[in-house]
Amino acid sequence: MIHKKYMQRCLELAKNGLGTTYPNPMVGSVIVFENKIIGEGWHQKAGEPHAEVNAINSVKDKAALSKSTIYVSLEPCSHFGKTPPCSDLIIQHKIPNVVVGTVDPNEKVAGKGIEKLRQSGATVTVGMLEKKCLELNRRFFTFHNKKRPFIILKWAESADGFLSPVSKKEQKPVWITNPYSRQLVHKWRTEEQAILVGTNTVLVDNPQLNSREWQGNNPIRIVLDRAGKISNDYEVKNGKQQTIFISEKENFVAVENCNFETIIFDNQLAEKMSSLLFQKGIQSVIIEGGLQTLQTFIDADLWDEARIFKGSLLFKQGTKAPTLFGETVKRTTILNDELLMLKRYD
Ligand code: AOF
Ligand code: ZN
Repeated sequence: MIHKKYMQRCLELAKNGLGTTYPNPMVGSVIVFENKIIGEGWHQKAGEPHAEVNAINSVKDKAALSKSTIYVSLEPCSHFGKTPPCSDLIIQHKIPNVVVGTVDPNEKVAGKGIEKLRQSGATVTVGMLEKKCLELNRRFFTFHNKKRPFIILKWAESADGFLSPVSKKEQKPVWITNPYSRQLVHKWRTEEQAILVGTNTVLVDNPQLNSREWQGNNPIRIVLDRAGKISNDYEVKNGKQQTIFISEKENFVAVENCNFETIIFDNQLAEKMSSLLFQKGIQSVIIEGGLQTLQTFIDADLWDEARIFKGSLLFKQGTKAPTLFGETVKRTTILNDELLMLKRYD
């Protein structure tokens, strides 16, 4: 008997890996014997055991495995990567029933795990809670299927829709959101593999682009610096985090933890950036400004989600925030800030 609730449990377990599994997906697994969960596991970190391995290891009575069903939110792998194939382990333990959330898009697997299991005589059911499984690993699926990172746009605007009370030229740092919203942004930074900003944001705000207000990984910093204007005095060059500078210039001085990439900044910038990040194995990026950078990706229609804070202040004039064609999936408040989460319209 197949129960959706067990796959839902796999999804909940998988979510424990949010932000720590890159470049691997989040995966959860449960093992059910006589209608009871006898083992559970999730993938915690690339290089460490996969979900199925942790679930099998957690089972005390290994003899029960040959009469059990294993649920896993992603197809068990078939390849030798940093770890051996999970499908082999399932076969080795003679688990007769396998319920899979969705096929693994990684071309090293892509159906071969399911095939191997079926050939061994196991009954494999594919597609349970599939939409939820795809949504959970939207970053991983976008990366493998679209050959680009999952792109999140983030900005804060005044109640009347301005990013700043002054024009682009005379900018200085202004805080639109409250400290709780700012802390949430730091949490988000732990969830994405990279964070991207344009030159102006660095020159005006001198941001650190880390996750200091939340426990978790710091994202890789990606900084657009077309003309090489960002000197070594800026925080983005503090060497405390892996940072990639994208420029048209090649004469950069070596700085600890910094890499430099050269591209020509033309009207294909967003497309070029997304393929460069793909080549670097970056599965997700949160773009935190400024206007020009956000607009570049919006104009190229290269974004997947947007997270927009609306503060309570009225600026009446200044730099207008971008307009997006998206579907609001969540609208909430954080004290007196409003938070809008959008999905790209498609
Ligand atoms: C699974 N269960 O929990 C995960 C899977 O380098 P490796 O050995 O860690 O393999 C990484 C690939 O394995 C990853 O790209 C994805 O295709 C699959 N991830 N598979 O059976 C898991 N995390
Ligand atoms: Zn595996």
